[in-house]
Order: sequence, then structure tokens, then C-alpha cells
Amino acid sequence: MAHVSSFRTTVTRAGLKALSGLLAGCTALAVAVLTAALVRPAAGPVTVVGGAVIDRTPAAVKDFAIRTFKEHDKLVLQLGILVLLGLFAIALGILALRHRRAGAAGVLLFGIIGAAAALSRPDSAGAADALPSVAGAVAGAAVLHILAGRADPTGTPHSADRSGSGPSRRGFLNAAAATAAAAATAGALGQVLSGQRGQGAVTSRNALRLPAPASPAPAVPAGTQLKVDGISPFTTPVRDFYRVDTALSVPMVDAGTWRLRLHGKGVPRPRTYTLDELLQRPLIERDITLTCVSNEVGGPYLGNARWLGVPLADLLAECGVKPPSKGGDADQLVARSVDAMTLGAPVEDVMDGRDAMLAVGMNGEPLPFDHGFPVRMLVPGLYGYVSACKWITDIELTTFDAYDPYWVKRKWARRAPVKTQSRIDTPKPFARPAAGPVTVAGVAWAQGRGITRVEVRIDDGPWQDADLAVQAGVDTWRQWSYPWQATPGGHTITVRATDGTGQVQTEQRARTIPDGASGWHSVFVTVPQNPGRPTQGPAR
Ligand SMILES: Nc1nc2c(c(=O)[nH]1)N[C@H]1C(S)=C(S)[C@@H](COP(=O)(O)O)O[C@H]1N2
Ligand SMILES: [Mo]
Repeated sequence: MAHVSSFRTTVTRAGLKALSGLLAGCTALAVAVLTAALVRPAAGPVTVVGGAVIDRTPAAVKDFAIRTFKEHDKLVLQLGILVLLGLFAIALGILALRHRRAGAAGVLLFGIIGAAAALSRPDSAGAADALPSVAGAVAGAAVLHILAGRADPTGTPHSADRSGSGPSRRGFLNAAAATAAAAATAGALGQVLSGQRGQGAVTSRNALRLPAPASPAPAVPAGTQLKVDGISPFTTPVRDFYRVDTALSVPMVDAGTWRLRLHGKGVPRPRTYTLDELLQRPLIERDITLTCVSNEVGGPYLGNARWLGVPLADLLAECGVKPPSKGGDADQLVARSVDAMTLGAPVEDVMDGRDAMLAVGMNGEPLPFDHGFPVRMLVPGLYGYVSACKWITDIELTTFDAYDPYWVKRKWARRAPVKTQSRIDTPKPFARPAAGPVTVAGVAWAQGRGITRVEVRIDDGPWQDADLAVQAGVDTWRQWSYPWQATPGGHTITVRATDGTGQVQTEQRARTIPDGASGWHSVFVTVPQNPGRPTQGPAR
């Protein structure tokens, strides 16, 4: 009996310690969130540790995460960090069972890790960024020390009660409840405050009236959009537009205080622009398809939008920049965002007459925050990671020899023109279309070159010309469709495109890294034998 009860006491005490650890962890996090809201929301411990993890994740793992978790990759990472923190907090609580000081020291260690991550972030605003993690850790260590003492009356010399129940147990529970309430309040207050911080940016976006373009895009020509169920719409709605970036908290930039600095090698007249100054310039409006280098063959990471922006070449020319072909000193344009992302594009490409722009509008509205408000860069024909800088704030002219931007440091190619590609949107993989006429349809793209031909092949049959929708411009994707007479059995449908230079899309499979995936997209479908039961599921 004595065994059982002492065992039970130990288990209970361990449970209380674990709870102490968890509460200490929650307090640390809540205090950190509150401090971050006051200092700088982007300096919160989960954000900075997550950011540090993202920057150090090998490309293959990043690609896997994007493929597996899609747009939820960042949420999964944040939840993972929280779960790990929770487990460590519990472990520290149990450690405090034997070694009270060691438990508290463990919490402080986490504070040091958070502070180190905050200070090492490329967008760190200086020593103050360490404050949230440090304040959180101090609060967490104090809570652990106090609660661990109360959970363990045997450890406190003045306690008369050695059974672990009665008044001291109640004392612990009261202290625990008070801690939980305080942590919840601090956390909630932190959330509200950091939300208010973004309010200035939201107000500035709501107040923004986009001027009419000096050079409007023509209405999307009739025949650009095919009437086929399941095909990607020619213009991707903002809510469906893919998002790829490393930002754990979306930068909330106030348009009123935003500035763009243009400077560097071979810039005789460096300048800083306000948003109003940009909006007073003649704007162009263009339909442009943006593609991510991480898009697998057949993948979802591209979209087509109507962008409004300032021609970038004009801005560069105003500052005295010349392209290398005209004797310019710089061959690389490095765009830097407010969150310190760096992307490098060839100066020659930006100034060769294509519609490279600093975009302020997307599908008729100011840029959404997710897509770079107030200003982002776009260079048709280049993958996003070398051109499409969101939340841009600095343009520096330099050379490819002198500087490697973010993704290039991580083994992606220095130069990355978009590869000629095509995708089958319908039927979907493993669909079960009825025998008879089936419309195969999708999109093909080769920004800057345009699409002149799309061919479809059923199984090992001959390549057949697909019907092309009207081409809106060389910088957009082009829809295509193919009327297939489906016969019963399993079939592989394959597509390939030819671009405006006559290049046929290569069959050669390449991975996304280093400069974009290649190969043909194919889809396997099964056409059921029984004409009476064409679709999935049992007949009723
Ligand atoms: N500041 C910033 N800009 C960025 C990125 C980023 O991580 N941070 N990612 C780039 C990449 S890889 C792509 S494909 C495009 C995606 O733009 P979207 O999210 O608007 O679709 O943004 C580019 N611009
Ligand atoms: Mo990308």
C-alpha cells in the first residue's frame, strides 16, 4: 500500500510539474507576443525562429513541404514549432521536479535561442528585436520557479503537509489558474495590439485610388476564354492566385511612409521615390502570367492577372542607368523587400523593351497584402524568384559577379527565364469520363515568346493539334482544347506546346531546382466499360 500511494504521489507531482512547465511555456510565449506587439510584431519568437528554419531548410525539403502542405506550409511550420515548444516546456517542468534551478535555466536558454534568431534575421531592426524572446523567457522562468515550488511541498522547507494534497494542492491550482488567466490576457492583448499596428497599412490601402493607366490593356479579346468546364480561367481571381514567399507574417506596409530607393553601380542619379510620385507617372496595364520556379510539371504555382504599374525601364533611365549592351556598368538588378528578401534580375532583360514594371494594382484593385502591397516588381518571362519582388523597397544595381541574392545562395540558378510548358486542366488525373466525346483542355505558357501550337497525344498514338484559344499576348498563358473520342479502358493523355520561337516543349524531365521543371504533363484516366454507368460510384 505504501508503495502504491508513494507511486501515486510521484505521478501526481510529475503531472503538476508538467503542467507548471506548460504554463511557464504559455506565459513565456504570451509575454513575448505582447512585447513583440509593442516592439515589432515580426520579432516575435515563433516568427523569427520559423524564419531562421525556413532560411536553413534545404531546397529539397522546402520543395517537399510546398508539395505536401501546399499553401499551408507555413501554418504547419508554426504549429510544429508550437508543439515542440510545448513538449520542451513539459520536459522542463518535469526536470524542475528534481532541479528547480535547472528548469528555470532551461526556459532562459530558450529565450537566448529566440533572441539569437531575432538578431540574426536579415530584416532585424537591431537589439530591440531580442526583447520579446528575453522578456518572455524571464517571465516563463519566474512562473516555472514559483509553480514548481508550489507543486512540490516536499521541496519547500516550511510546508507541514507532505502528502501533496490539501491546502498546498489548492494553492498550486489557484496559482496555476491565475497564471493561465494572466498568460491568456497578455497573449490576447498582444494579438490585438499587433493587429492595430497593421491598421495603418489597411487604412492606407483602403484610401488608395489607383489612377487610370496611360496605356490601358485592351479588353480581353473574345475567344481568349474557352467555354470548357474545369479549365483555368484566363484571368485568375485574386483569391485563387497562388502565393509563394518566405514571410511568416505578411508585411503590413503603410503606403504613406513607404519609400523606394534606387541606387548602386552605374546609377549617376540615385533617387528615392514615394508612392505618390510613382502614381503620378504614366502607368501601364498589362495581362501577365506569373510562374514560380517551384512549379512541378502539371503543378498549380502560376496565375494570370491584369497588372497596373510603372514601367521599370523608364525609372531606371531617369536615374541614368544603361543596360550592359549600351555600355552600362551593372548587369544585375537586385530588388530588396521590407522583409529583406533579395531577388536578382538581369538589367538587360528589364530594359529590353518588355513590360517590366513596378506593379501597384492587380485585377483592378490595389495590390493585396499577400501579393506585395504597396508595390511589387514584375518582369514578364522570368520566374518569380528572380524578378517578382513583393513589398519592394530598394533597387540596387550591381553585377552577377559581385552579389548572390537569397535563392541563388540556396543553389537556385542566377538566371531563370520561364521554360515553355503546358498543363492539362481537365480531365483530372484518375477521372472516369464516359466513353464518347470528352473535351481535353488546359493552358500553355512561354512568357515573352508566346504559344503557337499545342499538341495532344492519347496513349502512344500520333500527336494531334489541339484547338488554340485566341492569344491575348506573348506574356500570358494560352488556353487550348482537344475533342477526344474516348474509348473504354485506361488511357494516358499527354500534352506538349510549341512557343513563338518554334521551340517544342522538351520531353526531357528536369526537377524544379535549379532553374525550373521540364518535361511533358500527362494524365491517366479510366473510361468505364459499361456505357450505362459512366461516372464514379455505384449505380442506384
Ligand atoms: N518579398 C518577397 N517577394 C517574393 C518572394 C518572397 O519570398 N519574398 N517570393 C518570390 C517568388 S519565389 C514568387 S514565385 C513570387 C510569387 O508571387 P505571388 O505570391 O504574388 O504569387 O513572388 C516572389 N517575390
Ligand atoms: Mo517562386
